[in-house]
Amino acid sequence: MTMKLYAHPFSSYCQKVLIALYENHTPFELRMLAPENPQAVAELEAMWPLKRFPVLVDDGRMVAEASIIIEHLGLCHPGPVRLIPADAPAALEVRFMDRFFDNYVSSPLQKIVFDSIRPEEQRDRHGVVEAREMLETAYRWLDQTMSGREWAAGDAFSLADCAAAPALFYADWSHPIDAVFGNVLAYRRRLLARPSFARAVDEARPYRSLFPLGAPERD
Ligand SMILES: N[C@@H](CCC(=O)N[C@@H](CS)C(=O)NCC(=O)O)C(=O)O
Repeated sequence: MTMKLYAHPFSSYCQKVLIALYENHTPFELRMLAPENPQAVAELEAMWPLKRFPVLVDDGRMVAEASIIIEHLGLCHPGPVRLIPADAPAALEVRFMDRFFDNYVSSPLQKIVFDSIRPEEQRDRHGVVEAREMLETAYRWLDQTMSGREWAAGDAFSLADCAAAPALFYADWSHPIDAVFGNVLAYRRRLLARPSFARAVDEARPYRSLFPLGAPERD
């Protein structure tokens, strides 16, 4: 039975999983989450009351959370590109970097973006300042960490790069990465050149007008 991915191409966490699927050319059916497709939205809500996406359905089993979906793909649908190394200490570094990108890049990024679509009187100015500070700290730490590394956890493309690609893509749109963080900017360029992420970026292009802060004329 074909796996179903409940997702939207412009969503960063959905792109994280799409990269993993594209890396191994894993077949799946996209259940597009959009107002024009209320049936898919209702199916998602019935399966996962938290309503966060992406969600994968594999042989009737619901798998939520982007990192867990990618772990599931590695276990149940392995391909030539192994996104979590077999070596346990190497896998720990991959999982650590994956947590770094979700917690310290994607989370503050979401704070900034979601705050911008709130009504003016419900905005959280202090929270947004904190989110911007967190991004600056994350960029600084990542710049040192990426010195001499090609991919987030070393020489091999991994789960951590699936997390990093959309996180840094949209983070730079929302809180630009300063030129002093040359290693981060070079890593972001390498991610954009990776065919799996380039495909996800291209498929999301028609939705750029949805970006609440205004998408820049680049990337
Ligand atoms: N921890 C979740 C986060 C997923 C997430 O935040 N997805 C966003 C789309 S990028 C979402 O569901 N937004 C809808 C909402 O916040 O109501 C994961 O790793 O999959």
